Amino acid sequence: DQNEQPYRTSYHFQPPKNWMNDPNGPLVYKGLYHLFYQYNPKGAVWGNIVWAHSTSTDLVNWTPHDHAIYPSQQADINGCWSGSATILPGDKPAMLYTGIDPQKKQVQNLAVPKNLSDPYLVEWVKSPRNPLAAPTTANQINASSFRDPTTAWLGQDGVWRMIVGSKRRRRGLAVLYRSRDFVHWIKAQHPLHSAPLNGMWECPDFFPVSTNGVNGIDTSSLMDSGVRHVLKVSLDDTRHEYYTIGTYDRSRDRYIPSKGSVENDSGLRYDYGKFYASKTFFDSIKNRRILWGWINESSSVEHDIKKGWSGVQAIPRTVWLDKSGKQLIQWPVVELERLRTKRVDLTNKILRKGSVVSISGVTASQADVEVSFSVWRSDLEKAESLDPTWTNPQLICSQKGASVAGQLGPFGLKVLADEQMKEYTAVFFRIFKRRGNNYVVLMCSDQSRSSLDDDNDKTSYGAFVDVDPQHEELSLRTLIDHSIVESFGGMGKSIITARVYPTIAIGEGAKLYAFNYGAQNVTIPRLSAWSMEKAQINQSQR
Ligand code: DQQ
Repeated sequence: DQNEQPYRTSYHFQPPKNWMNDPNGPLVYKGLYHLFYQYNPKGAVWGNIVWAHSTSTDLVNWTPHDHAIYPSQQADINGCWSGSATILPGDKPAMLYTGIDPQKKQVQNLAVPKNLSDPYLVEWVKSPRNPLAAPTTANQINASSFRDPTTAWLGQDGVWRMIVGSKRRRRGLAVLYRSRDFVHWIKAQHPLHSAPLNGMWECPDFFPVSTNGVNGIDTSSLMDSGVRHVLKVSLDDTRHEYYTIGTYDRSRDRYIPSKGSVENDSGLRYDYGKFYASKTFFDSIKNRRILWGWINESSSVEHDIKKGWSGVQAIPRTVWLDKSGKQLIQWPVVELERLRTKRVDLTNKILRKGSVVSISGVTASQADVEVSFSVWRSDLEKAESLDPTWTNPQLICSQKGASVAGQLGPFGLKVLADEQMKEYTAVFFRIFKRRGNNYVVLMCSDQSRSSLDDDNDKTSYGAFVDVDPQHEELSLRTLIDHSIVESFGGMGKSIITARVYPTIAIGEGAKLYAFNYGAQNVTIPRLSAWSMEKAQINQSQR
């Protein structure tokens, strides 16, 4: 129970015990959502990897099923690693995944449901032709860097395409394969895309987004106007993900990122905290694209073994292209709001300089908080100027943590805080001035005081948020779930997810506050906080 296991989550996806990493093959079939994931049936550390499986009618409550894909063939005898679902014509799901063969080579395999009349898709059969793609001396593929096939997409020519993550020396590669029958796959001469100095591209994801509105687009859509493409890669070297927005040149089968769009430190991330090996799928029921991502622990391996589990999934997020066309927007799936119960509100509250305001009446260790802040126009000019060499938001946040007073900010929330403020996680904004009448908004998640236990990684995270404080409010939505603080700034423009392990700010001991350590007052036009109900997640024991 929660007393013995204070860090188990109440509405973020977890198995009952053991190790979990990447989300695999998410899909919707006959009205049911499916999530598969990398899982170690034998312990709380990575190893013995199989695909565990759960289904849901609402993306919030989940029913566990037997393992869907596990070592059973030469082509995957040493592990069933990450992969993706494709819905073939006639509503037939197919799974492409990486297997580890007897020589420990990474190869690509196919599995399909045994019984399409079972909406739970509990049994999967593997192609007798596996592996369908393998490293050879002829194709010059690196046998230990060849994994994580994407959802395939169909061209006008009736040919399927998929990409597999790889590298050649230090160059990250999205190796392109083509097939007419989904079984015989042929490597294309050129990768779909590649980039220097990236190292291995894990878990690539390639999908179209609409240039007008929030609706998702099927990966195989042939629409070319009103569409941009997104390529996301997970960099094994830094454990960060980057995405670019660009154009898919169908005639050459090449992806061209828009100018200035890069897969490195100055690139765009889905999440500026902990979030990795993510994957989207097109939800044909609600016409939206949904993103899943893995959040690993910030505690030691010994700690994971002791508590008997490791890893959670982030709340599934709807993703779409921002009106600017320059970045994606992400927002927790609307179904999550059904867990909201007791609510407290503030309206037009002045948050005085130097103040901390308690927000009581909700279960602060299991909550959903939406708040907006606005600053007076006349105060904006008092903003500190941003040194042009300060380009790394995470570095600014680690140097200017929540306790460092400023002009405009820090203001925001202290969550998972105890009454004496011995422990808290601070999620906040600072506004800086740039040349001209230009302002920069920084969002931070400061974990440095999150736990009295020093045996955890308490690194702070930061992101710039593309909002203009002259004309817009600064909004923040934070999902608090015992050891998770998942924060959405600027209505989903910049997201930071953190793992924290408070020792006294747990259960009833956890409180919620708004604070302002800037030298100017700010206004909270609106704040709503909800206690969250516990979701039914994988509760029936196997
Ligand atoms: N996890 C899987 C790999 C993938 C990595 C193995 C990313 O397929 O590259 O568990 O976290």
